[in-house]
Amino acid sequence: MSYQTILFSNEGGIARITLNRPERLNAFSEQLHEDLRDAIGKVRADSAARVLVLSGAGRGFCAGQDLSERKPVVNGEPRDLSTTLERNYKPLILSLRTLDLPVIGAVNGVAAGAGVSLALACDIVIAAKSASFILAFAKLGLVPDAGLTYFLPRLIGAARARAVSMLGERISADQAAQWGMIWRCVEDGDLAAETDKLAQHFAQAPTRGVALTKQVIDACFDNGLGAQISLEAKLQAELGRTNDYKEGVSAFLEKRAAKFTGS
Ligand code: T3D
Repeated sequence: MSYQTILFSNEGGIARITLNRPERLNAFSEQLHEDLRDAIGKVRADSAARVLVLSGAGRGFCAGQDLSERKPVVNGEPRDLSTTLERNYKPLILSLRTLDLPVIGAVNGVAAGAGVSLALACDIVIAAKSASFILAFAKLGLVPDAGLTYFLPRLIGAARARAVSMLGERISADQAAQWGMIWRCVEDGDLAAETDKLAQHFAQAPTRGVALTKQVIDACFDNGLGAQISLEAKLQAELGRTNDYKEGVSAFLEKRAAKFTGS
């Protein structure tokens, strides 16, 4: 299946989506949203997929909303910016957070505006040293959106989140890693290999266990301690019935490497 604005492949348990509008630093157009919706839907429906890798073609990761589709006045009326946030961005971000697979964000270049939201909606973010993150909303007189005000204070704390949101200054990949905003920053030349290593790892991991780990960590921000321990117990009950758990225990006792099937 080929798309106008993304590259998509799905083989050997590894699904890959590469935003492919390099001339606009992979900014979000209506078509890009449509293509992403379709491809992520396909990954969700494929029981053989065990990890999703998101990246960008060319020198950018994603420059946020395509501003050439944003004339501020439409038919004499100010544009209602809530429309696309509800119709496009909210389902996109939620589809990544609720996908029962690990999502790796390989940030190859600049991420700006909702491009930062897209990166932070991934489970594990690895960025090239030359990549950067810009909360460009400040320069347009907007609030950070597409989930950024949810992710950012949780990742880097309210003080830093306030400053970077209000100033819109460029955050280097190194700084983002030091702040805990992303998992790792690697040399530019190592990004593809490091991303592949991670993807290969997850393609052979106990996929259900990884999916429920994603769920339980997300839930901790809304739960009290008791509720969180009960949720862990509930999810553990489910995982105790998986083939991968049986295999993990057998492999340990037999002193051999486990062969997980994702079942
Ligand atoms: O509207 C709604 O639905 C609400 C939702 C809003 C969500 C948002 O994301 S709002 C924020 C939108 N994004 C931005 O404001 C970022 C705009 N871009 C930039 O500030 C800069 O391009 C960067 C800092 C990201 C990179 O700068 P630089 O110097 O490396 O590259 P450049 O020369 O500015 O960009 C290269 C080309 O990409 C250029 O086109 P050209 O001149 O070569 O034909 C530039 O216009 C284009 N481009 C970059 N970002 C966008 C874009 N075109 C359209 N929309 C963009 N967002």
